[in-house]
Amino acid sequence: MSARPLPGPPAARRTIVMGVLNVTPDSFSDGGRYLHADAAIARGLALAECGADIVDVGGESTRPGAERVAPQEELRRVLPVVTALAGEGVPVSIDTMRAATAHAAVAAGACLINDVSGALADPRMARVAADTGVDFVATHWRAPSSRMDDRDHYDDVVADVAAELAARVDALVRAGVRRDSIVLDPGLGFAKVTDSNWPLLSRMQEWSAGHRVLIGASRKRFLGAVISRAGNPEPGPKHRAHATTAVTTLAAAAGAWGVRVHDACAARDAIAVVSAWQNAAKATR
Ligand code: PMM
Repeated sequence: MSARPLPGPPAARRTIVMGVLNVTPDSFSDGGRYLHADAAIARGLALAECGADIVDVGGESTRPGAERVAPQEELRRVLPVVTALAGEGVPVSIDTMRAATAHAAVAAGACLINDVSGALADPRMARVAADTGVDFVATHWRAPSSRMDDRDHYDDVVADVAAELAARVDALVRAGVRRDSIVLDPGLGFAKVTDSNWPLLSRMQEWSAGHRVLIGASRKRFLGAVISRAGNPEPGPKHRAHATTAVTTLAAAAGAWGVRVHDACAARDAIAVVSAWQNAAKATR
């Protein structure tokens, strides 16, 4: 019997939706909800059903202050979930800073490696990205979560992030990664004070250097700060849903390749609105 073909990365006719699936006890928004494989698999299928083009499976929280999880535990959490979802035909990405986890997940069917450290945390990651040949998300990152809040100073946040991401691209390409397989992500909330995130969103073209862009704003602290500043109640991550959808809309309109979100249905609908708006604008030209 021939092996079932593994699902590939989604085609990008419009901004794609990456659904967040944290198989962790302590992620800032959904920690503990999908720690058991059955619950995680059901959640992954539900995300795909309501519009996620790819489901991003992670087994280690990267919330500010988080400590690293043991490699074996990370693998134990993610592997059955990646295997089951890929087996169901759902495109899956693996959210990990560890080369061994990325390698095992791709062997189990993941079609994209999402490394929030941009291959800085594990010196073997670039080689795994090159050898597997799958798409690779390189996120702007400066230090592990337990220390990232000490590294949030920038002379000029857009120029500094652009230079640091360009250095990651160079290192990846030197290791054999195809330039066009690299997606860049500004790392919203990673070593960034609230006001550092907005210029990175509004000036995407200045740091992306022609690469595809992934935006991970979903439910993050800087959205809570904006809601509070506007004088509205902000009781926590789940109440940042509307602000998240606003970022999705603006990011899609600005040409982002993908958005990484907890609420796939809202993102799918927002992106459909952007496409309808842009198609109508093209038709009248
Ligand atoms: N943020 C988180 C985890 N993984 N991956 C990418 N590419 N970009 C991000 O901004 C990002 C990420 C943080 O938290 P969550 O998984 O709890 O949303």
